[in-house]
Amino acid sequence: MEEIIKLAEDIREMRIRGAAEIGRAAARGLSIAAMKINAKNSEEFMKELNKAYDLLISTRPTAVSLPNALMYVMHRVKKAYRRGADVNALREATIKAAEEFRRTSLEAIRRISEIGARRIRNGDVIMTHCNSSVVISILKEAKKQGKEFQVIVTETRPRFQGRLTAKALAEAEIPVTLIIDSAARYFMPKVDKVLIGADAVTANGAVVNKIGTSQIALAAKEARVRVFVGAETYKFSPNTILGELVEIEERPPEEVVPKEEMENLKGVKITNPAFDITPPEYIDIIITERGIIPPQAAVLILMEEFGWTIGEETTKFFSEDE
Ligand code: RUB
Repeated sequence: MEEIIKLAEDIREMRIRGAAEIGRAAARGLSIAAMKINAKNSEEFMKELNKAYDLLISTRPTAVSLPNALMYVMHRVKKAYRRGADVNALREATIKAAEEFRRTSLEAIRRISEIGARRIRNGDVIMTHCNSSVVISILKEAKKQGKEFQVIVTETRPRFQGRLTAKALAEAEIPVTLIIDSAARYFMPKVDKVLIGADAVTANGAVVNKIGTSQIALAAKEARVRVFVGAETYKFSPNTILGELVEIEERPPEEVVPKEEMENLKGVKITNPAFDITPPEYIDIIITERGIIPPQAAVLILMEEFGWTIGEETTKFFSEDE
């Protein structure tokens, strides 16, 4: 389990980060566990695999891609178990499902890039926040298509993921300007579109993304700038259809004020929520691999993709293709 503990630590400490990457890493974790499990029988295999699942699911609470990826794999393995599969067959089923999730994820991002790039026009000024692989992929695709545009990136305190985005765009030869988070409203009148990623999309079309996203969306609405979200359907939260809330991760205060400086701030409470919620009224469209939807249609994606009907769970997303 050492490798899984290390992987879980990498996710928790954000060496692996970004919702899509977290989901793929979690699926990979189950696959690694399956390869290493030394079980006498299938019951023991399932017990050990569940341990890896518990460890991985506890790493970060907000990105819904994490539980969705884990459940995607576990559902298929459990199905094989119920059919009486032996240890080797269970091992194979886990590895196969994890690889399938990885492919599904990469294909979804490729599709979103194609669809999203069509929305970018020559001369556009696009603002983004944090570091979304989906957003970068859309922008790179637009650049590939010969479109000329520029991007404003907020630095995204306290972890400065905006720098990663700025670096990736500069490397792709896309003109990019890095600004401090609090300058977002100052620059908004110059912006044509805001383009962001998502950690979770709720049944009512609210988008959970890096802290500060909702302020940017508010400034965009004021300036009549359109807000686009790029999100694969495995970031849609099935539990929110039943009224559950997406938990907002609280990160250590040391990310805001380094430990050595805390002494100068005696008596000061520091709180560090990592994500916020942008209500659907502040979002124009969500670009998914299945097409563009208004945020209000999120519930339809959940019902179709996850096979939900009111009062009944049919888990299409989690069921094996036969
Ligand atoms: C990353 C973040 C990203 C989304 C989408 O937060 O908020 O915008 O996860 O990313 P953190 P992607 O750095 O705390 O993980 O499009 O790559 O899934």
